[in-house]
Amino acid sequence: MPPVAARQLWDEVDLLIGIGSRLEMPYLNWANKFMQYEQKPSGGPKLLRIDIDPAQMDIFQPDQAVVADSAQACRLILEQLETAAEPDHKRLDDIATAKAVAWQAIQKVQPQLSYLNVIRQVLPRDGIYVPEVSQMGFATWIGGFPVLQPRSFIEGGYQGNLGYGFATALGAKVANPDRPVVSVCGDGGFMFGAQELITAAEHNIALVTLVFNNSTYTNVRRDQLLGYGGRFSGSEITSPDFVRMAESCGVEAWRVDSPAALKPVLEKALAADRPVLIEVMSERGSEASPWEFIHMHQRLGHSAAQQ
Ligand SMILES: Cc1ncc(C[n+]2csc(CCOP(=O)(O)OP(=O)(O)O)c2C)c(N)n1
Repeated sequence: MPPVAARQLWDEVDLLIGIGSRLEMPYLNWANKFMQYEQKPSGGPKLLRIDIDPAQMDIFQPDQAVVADSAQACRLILEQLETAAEPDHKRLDDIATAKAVAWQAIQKVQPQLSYLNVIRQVLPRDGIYVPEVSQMGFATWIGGFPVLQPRSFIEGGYQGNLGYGFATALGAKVANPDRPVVSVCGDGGFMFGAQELITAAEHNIALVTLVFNNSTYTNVRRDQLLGYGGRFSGSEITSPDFVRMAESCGVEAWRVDSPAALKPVLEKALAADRPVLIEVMSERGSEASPWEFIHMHQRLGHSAAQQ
């Protein structure tokens, strides 16, 4: 379930099962106090963690630790559940409602959600989507990009390291030459590994790369705006002309400046059997902040006073 939808139901959860997860979203971003490592979480539902790494159970202690291959452990749990209980139709309805409410609410994170909606429309179900930490990446975290089948979504996760996305997406395409692969980066992050354009050209790696160019490290600039009175330092960057840069490396490139313009260009890029870069232009500071959907101390529509 996407995290914003899951947050709607969190207060009624009796047992949380964490599968190969550090559970950062519920305990770091939803709880009113920060996650304490090397202890049991205080309050909240009972916690069962499944992880192949025993050290994880000391780092964040569950009520019940299951050190196991997650596929095996999940299969056993499912077998028990199938015989133990009738499906709870009321609960299934609540889940469907929470998903619909969350999906509607996050649409205000624009223009990122409109761009994600275009990518989702154009990329086939088995296409692999590789976002990097950026405004588009954060919009993905909050559930803005429905993942339709296993092994079709790769991202930096907890590490959130800039420079990871483009190189990783190249590897994903080499490993899956028959599946479309789309890499999405901000201009700042893309520049950490931009030289790999030459690798893409040399080996004809038919990856489609979207670079969102707003000449900004946006979340750093936003922090400086909101927390430091707009005293910007190092967050407003000078980016190259990515079309000319890609072309100089032997990679075909196009430029767009709206979600509507992206659609036909992305279709054309995915049909081309060669590396393509699409530069997406946007104004500095024009992206809506996604943070209210990440640090969700309350459900949607609930103020702190109602808690
Ligand atoms: C190696 C590394 N350095 C710094 C950061 C902190 N950081 C996270 S997002 C970000 C800004 C990213 O800017 P850009 O790639 O241009 O994307 P935008 O947010 O503007 O869409 C920074 C500096 C990080 N995650 N990884």
